[in-house]
Amino acid sequence: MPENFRAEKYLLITTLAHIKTSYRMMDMKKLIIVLVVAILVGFGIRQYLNRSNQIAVSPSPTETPTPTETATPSATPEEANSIVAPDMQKPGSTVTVDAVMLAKAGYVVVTSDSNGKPSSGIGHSKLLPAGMSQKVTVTVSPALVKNKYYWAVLRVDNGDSVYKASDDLAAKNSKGDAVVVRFLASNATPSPSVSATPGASASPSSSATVTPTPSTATNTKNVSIVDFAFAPSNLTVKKGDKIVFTNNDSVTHTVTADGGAWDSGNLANGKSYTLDTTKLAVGTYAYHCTLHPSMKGTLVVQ
Ligand SMILES: [Cu+2]
Repeated sequence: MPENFRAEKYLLITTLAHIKTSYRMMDMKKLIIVLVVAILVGFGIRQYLNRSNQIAVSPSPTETPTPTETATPSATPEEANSIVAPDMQKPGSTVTVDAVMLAKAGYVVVTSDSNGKPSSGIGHSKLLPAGMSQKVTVTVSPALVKNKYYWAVLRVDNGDSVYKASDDLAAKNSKGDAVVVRFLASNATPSPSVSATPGASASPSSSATVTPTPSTATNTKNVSIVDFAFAPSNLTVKKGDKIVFTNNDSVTHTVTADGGAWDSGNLANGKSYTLDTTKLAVGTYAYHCTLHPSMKGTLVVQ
């Protein structure tokens, strides 16, 4: 009986000691976990703050940065990665990107749009050298469909000079975001072009060379109403320019100045409203759709 008791006592003591050490180990583990979580949360907040200034685009899963990449402050000239595409491109099988700046050789990839984010690729440029490239063309298949949104995305060549989506990952800017730009396929005239006949909207000649307009000339600009939005939603024109708003949505919209400077009235699908800025004072005009108050735009008359 006493021997039994002694054995039990011994067992109890060793068990307690064991619990104590394992408790300490648990403590260490907990501490490490808490530290890791704290670092991750801190990093997440920083990323979020950085991102909120940018287009809200989360990089696709293949582009998830590894911790080592993100930990090192960007010593590489990632700032050099940038892309400029016009707001609008004509429907068809060619996309022209105005300018591309690359830190390393890479590609412009055009993708379709899925819920406001880049989706599957439909074409890519030839290999572009590091540095600036202008008027980069991308042949796409299937062709751009009118009034649909698309994305131009920068990707970096992995060294084999052959484009492959799985190898050539997204180029990042200095904030670690994928370098992307969204555009609309539209027959509307892109801003830097000339339209001599006011009111005419359909198929302007698609010559690559655009004759510069004398600053005194009267231009016609086009705004497409599509997907419950004005495209472009921000437009700057010269006083005297005409703006043709065309409703490409199936539902009725209006184009109404917040301050009452103009009101298109109801525009059914396919209907246009021409605003002559001759009658407007120079300034900034906010406008909206009276039927859908979340649809907003800004017009600057200079
Ligand atoms: Cu509306």
